[in-house]
Amino acid sequence: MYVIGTAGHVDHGKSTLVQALTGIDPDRLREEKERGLTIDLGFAWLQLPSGREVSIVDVPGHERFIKNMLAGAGGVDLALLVVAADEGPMPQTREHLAILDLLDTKGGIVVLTKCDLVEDDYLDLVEAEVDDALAGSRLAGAPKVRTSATPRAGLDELLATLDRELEKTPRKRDLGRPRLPIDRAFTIQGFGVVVTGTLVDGALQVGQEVELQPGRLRARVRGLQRHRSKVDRLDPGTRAAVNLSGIHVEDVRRGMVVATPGAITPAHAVDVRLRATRILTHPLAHDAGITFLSATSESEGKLRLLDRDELRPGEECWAQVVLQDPVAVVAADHCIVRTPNETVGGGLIVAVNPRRHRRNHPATLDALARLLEGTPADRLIDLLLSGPIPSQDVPARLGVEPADATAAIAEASRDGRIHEASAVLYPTAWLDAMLARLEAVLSSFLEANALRSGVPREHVRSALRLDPAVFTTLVAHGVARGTIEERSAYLAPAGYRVTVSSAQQHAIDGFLAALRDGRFSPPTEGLPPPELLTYLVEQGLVEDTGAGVVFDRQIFDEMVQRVREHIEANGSITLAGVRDLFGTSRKYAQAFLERLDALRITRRVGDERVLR
Ligand SMILES: Nc1nc2c(ncn2[C@@H]2O[C@H](COP(=O)(O)OP(=O)(O)OP(=O)(O)O)[C@@H](O)[C@H]2O)c(=O)[nH]1
Ligand SMILES: [Mg+2]
Repeated sequence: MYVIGTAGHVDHGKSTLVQALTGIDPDRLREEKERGLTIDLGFAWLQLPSGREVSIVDVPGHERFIKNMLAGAGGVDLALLVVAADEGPMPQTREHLAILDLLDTKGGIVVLTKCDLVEDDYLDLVEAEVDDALAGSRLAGAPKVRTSATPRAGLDELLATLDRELEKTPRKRDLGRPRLPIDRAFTIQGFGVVVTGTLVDGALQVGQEVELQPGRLRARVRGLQRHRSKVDRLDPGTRAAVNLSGIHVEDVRRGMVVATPGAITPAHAVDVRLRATRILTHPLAHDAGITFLSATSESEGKLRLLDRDELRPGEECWAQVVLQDPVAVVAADHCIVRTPNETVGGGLIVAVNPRRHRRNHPATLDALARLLEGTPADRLIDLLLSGPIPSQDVPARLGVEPADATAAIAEASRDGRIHEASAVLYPTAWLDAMLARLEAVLSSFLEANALRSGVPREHVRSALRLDPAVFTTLVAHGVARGTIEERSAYLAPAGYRVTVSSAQQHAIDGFLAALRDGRFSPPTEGLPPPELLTYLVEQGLVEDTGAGVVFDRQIFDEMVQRVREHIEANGSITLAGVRDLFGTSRKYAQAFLERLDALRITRRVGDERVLR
């Protein structure tokens, strides 16, 4: 599906041409009909001779409504640059042409209208004038079709030319990230809120939850229409009307973007490869106040020129636009920069919400150049400089199709610069830096807790403030690097061993001997201090029931074995049964059995214990 847009000076016959081609009057406002002047965008559609269906966006030519023109020009694949034969190229012919260039509109056809008003040899002169205007623009060499709407002439040729040119137009990309920049929002009795716009970058489906940005409004897609017919799903590149539930029309305005929740972060600043128009009247100075427009959104802003003090007609530069109001744009979107009187330039957004850059700073300019010209793999590395991202976000973040994203990931993984785990991409340098911090957490914990042979994983994870999946990947990275070890629920520096003083060793030996002497009724007085006891547990020398009773490890294992055998032979065992089996007191039997329950060896059923 393609979107065709009109362009050209006021009164040159754009709307009349759309009506002649489609039978649909694109001027829908009463004021437009009364004044014979297009004020806001109009929409129509058409089936071409090839059977191809296309949407048409009709824009106003009047200088005063240039912002409405810009809102419509955003999603256009192919432009019909309309020039009235009796007037030839006029100021907005040139301004619209410059805009199409700045927006990188993929194709175009020059349509000479009102040819009925002039003689044929005059038409040749007009065409020569048009050629001059087109020189150096993307539309230079574009096909020209001579038409008139009244009487109808040249329209069939125009349709055939449209088919031919669309054949050459690149198909719409699908990044799996639908975006619908809203150009109109209204209510329909009985349906609620409807928004319209050109859907790009992904499909929309009825029932889907969406988010409107800026503003983070949640809504659900209640219905979809394409060219007035109901559909369940819309593919990118389509003019769409979306019926939304869960939202009030007064909260919705042109410039908001319908997207999947979380997909878009509104921009407060953008880095831009900015090109000045060739028809720019005054050079553009650093720090100039400007209006920034992209798709249907608009904000006032300040233009910081990063590599020069002023930008002259036709020049290109790096710039950072600091926006007054947030706009929902993403990298690789096009934008236009205006002053109150003219379209001064525009270009490609290369980064959204970047840092405030130093001016004339070579490293910054290099990084910006890589964003623009680097291979997808290079740009992926740059993207990952700020930390891990989910693999599935790569197509949208790089603005490339999923297959190209996969290739970029493979290329960057091959030389070890990135690392993919559980569908998340990690820059290896980031993992190494994080691993150094993890090692520091281990060292400081083990310094403060001299008898601990490791650090609880959870302690390390919360010290690093990492989410569990990232933490697991980091630990695996450290183990693979050979700098840390996993010891069940503990982490330790590789090869770490506790050092015990001779006095501590003496106390340990005495305590263990007393436990062995006490067998099934070990002493409960004079237990070692908690850190020493934890050490003995970690070393596997004792079993601490947690109820003030500590058993020697081997004795505890023997008791477990005998209880198992008893239950296997008799079906169950009671507290008294345990007491008698080991010739001990009720206190020990209870502490032991509760430990068995906690270890999930036994389970309590009434007064009996059975095996789990
Ligand atoms: N004779 C003649 N008149 C035409 C032709 N096409 C348009 N017109 C007339 O030119 C005038 C302007 O036409 P529109 O279609 O409104 O022009 P527009 O480019 O849409 O104007 P804006 O949207 O305001 O920029 C109208 O009075 C039309 O009837 C044509 O082929 N021949
Ligand atoms: Mg019009």
